[in-house]
Amino acid sequence: MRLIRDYDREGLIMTVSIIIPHLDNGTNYLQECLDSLAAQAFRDVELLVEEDDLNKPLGVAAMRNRGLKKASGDYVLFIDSDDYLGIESLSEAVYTASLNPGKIVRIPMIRTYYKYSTSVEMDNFQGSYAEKNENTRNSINKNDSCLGQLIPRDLLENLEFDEDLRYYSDLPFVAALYERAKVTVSENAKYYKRTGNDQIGRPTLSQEVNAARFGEYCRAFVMAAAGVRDTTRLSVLLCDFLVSRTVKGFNPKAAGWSDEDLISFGEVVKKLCGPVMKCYKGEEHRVLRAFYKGDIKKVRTIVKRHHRKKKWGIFFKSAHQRRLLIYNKIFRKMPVKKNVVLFSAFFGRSYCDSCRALYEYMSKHHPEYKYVWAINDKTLIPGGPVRVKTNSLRYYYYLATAGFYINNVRQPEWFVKRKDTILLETWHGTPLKKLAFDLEDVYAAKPLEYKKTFYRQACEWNYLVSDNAFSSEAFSTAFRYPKEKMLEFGYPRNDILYAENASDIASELKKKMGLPLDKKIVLYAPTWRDDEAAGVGEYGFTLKLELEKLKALSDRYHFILRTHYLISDNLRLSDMQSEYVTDLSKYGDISELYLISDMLITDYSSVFFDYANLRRPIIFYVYDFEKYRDVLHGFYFDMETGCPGPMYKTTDEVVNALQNPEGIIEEYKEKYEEFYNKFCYLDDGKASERITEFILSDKVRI
Ligand code: C2G
Repeated sequence: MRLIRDYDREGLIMTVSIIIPHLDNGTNYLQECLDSLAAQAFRDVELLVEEDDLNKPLGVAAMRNRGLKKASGDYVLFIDSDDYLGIESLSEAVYTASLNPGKIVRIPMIRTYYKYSTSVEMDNFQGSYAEKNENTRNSINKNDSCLGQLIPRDLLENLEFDEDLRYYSDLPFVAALYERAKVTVSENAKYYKRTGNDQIGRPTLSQEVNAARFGEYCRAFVMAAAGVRDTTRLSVLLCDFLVSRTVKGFNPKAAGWSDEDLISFGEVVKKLCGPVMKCYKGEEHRVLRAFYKGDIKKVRTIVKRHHRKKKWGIFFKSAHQRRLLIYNKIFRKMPVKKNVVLFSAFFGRSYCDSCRALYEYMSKHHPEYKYVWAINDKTLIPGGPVRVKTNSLRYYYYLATAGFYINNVRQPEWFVKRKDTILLETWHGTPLKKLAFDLEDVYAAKPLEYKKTFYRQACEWNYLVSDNAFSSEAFSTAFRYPKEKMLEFGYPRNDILYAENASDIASELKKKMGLPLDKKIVLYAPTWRDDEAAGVGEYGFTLKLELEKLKALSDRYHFILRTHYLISDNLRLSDMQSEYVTDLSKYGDISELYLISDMLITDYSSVFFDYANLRRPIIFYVYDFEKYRDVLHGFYFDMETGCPGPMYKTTDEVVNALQNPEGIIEEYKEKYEEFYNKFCYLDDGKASERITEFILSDKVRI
């Protein structure tokens, strides 16, 4: 990309007033926006951050008007405080402006879910999506937005935002503006428009739920139309909007459109859209015609028919939809069976974790209950519970009718908890990495829906298990979950680590797994990486620990490789490596691997909180520490000062440390003790008992 310093600065003598309306919502967004501006080489800028009153906000239109009154630059640029500019985008836009005097210069808009450093440094990061077509058209862009346009200030004379419009004040403003000059595009510049990922805690203006907004949209259109000579572009914009909100995927019923809203839209369509409606065909045309005629009943009938057709289309295409229909229409209407306990761990992947520990205690001490396991593999489960696969109709049946549902991850999105079902969420680890609502950036497949869905699901949990006070604190903000409903009783999955016959169990397991009995076992259990997605809910894993270097230690150690359950990659070990490394990634319960190992190597995985119960050495192999902490996740505690073992970035350092494990023990004695007291103090081998007796007691059903 060309930089401003490469241009002839003589040709660029101009100043830009940047207007940023801001309402402090406790985020760091404004700072990021300013950081992006501070990084621009172009400096002839007048910065106007207009702070709205938190207690009595006047709105974005008023703040922009306030900025406009003060602006003295040759050009005006509106940026929202949660957005930012790409590297050298201002220089680029200014350069384009210098070549096109008198024109408005549009900076192409990239939609992003991510913060400045992520979007800009990891250019084209998945999830940032350019507004296709809209950037190059000399028309009101898709958002009808004033953002990211370098506007010659003299074009703005006698033009201001209507402060009575809360959501759509841009529309009449931009329509009138485009009457005054042509638009050109600065191809190399980038305006990053952030899509908020927290519709529950911090909805953006466009995510705010307000029944009045549709009426306002209509009003804004009428106002916009009054200010232009040719209304064609506005008409197309409105028709596109209505089509997309009725017969293109979106269900207006779900959005709560009232008859009054539909009538208002009808009136605007009649006023503006007659000539452009012929460009729409089939169902799209029919629905627009119904609007035009003010036949609201017909609009609703077309939409209903459309969505019914779509639903049946899906129904015939997908077995899940067929099961779902039976789940909703039949199973959920059957009585809840209070003596049935359904277990599921890691989406039915294996028989493990706290669900396993709870099941083993419960089935032994409460044989009067009927036990069901949702499990997809063939692991033998003691006690012979009913087994169901997660893609079977029986799974849907038990989810709808079990009196207790015990799960260690989020329940399926389509699951609807019934009043008489007790849903016990055990979760799966003391959190080091930030979770859910505490995540600034969300890398899930659906970042827009992630927090909203998470919140709905967490609201369904009757109880949430927590291993320590530290976890409870984190869960209360991460899941927006009340501490009163947490069972801060320790982790059932760690009971086995305190078993009286733990060393016998370990020897038995080692023999069963064919591991050498004369060597120390080192478990390498890293977590997954958000930026190595391999499909929905699946991740790849690049093994950075250089196995061949571990060979030097093979007369003393045998290594177990254990990747996270979300990793779908099968790591291939060479014949030579297999002599000193065993891949147990598909082994059921990691707690048993803790038990048989003498030392742990991990990174940011919660495994070290559990492993510390054993008081055995832990090494942290954190080759991507800064990226993981600062870009991908963020942590709840400071690893650099709080870890109970050394942190290394190279295999050589790991190998070196393994040569002298006693040194690690000695060096980290105090830190380990501190760590143990903070995170492991509740684990004593009896968590399953405490939780079971609580859950099965009468008080949970009051
Ligand atoms: N796990 C495993 N093997 C690994 C890593 C993890 O079996 N190599 C299991 C452990 O039981 C661990 C759990 O999966 O405690 C969660 O794994 P994390 O690596 O901590 O990552 P994540 O699934 O993102 O969960 O509060 C905890 C967080 O939710 C983290």
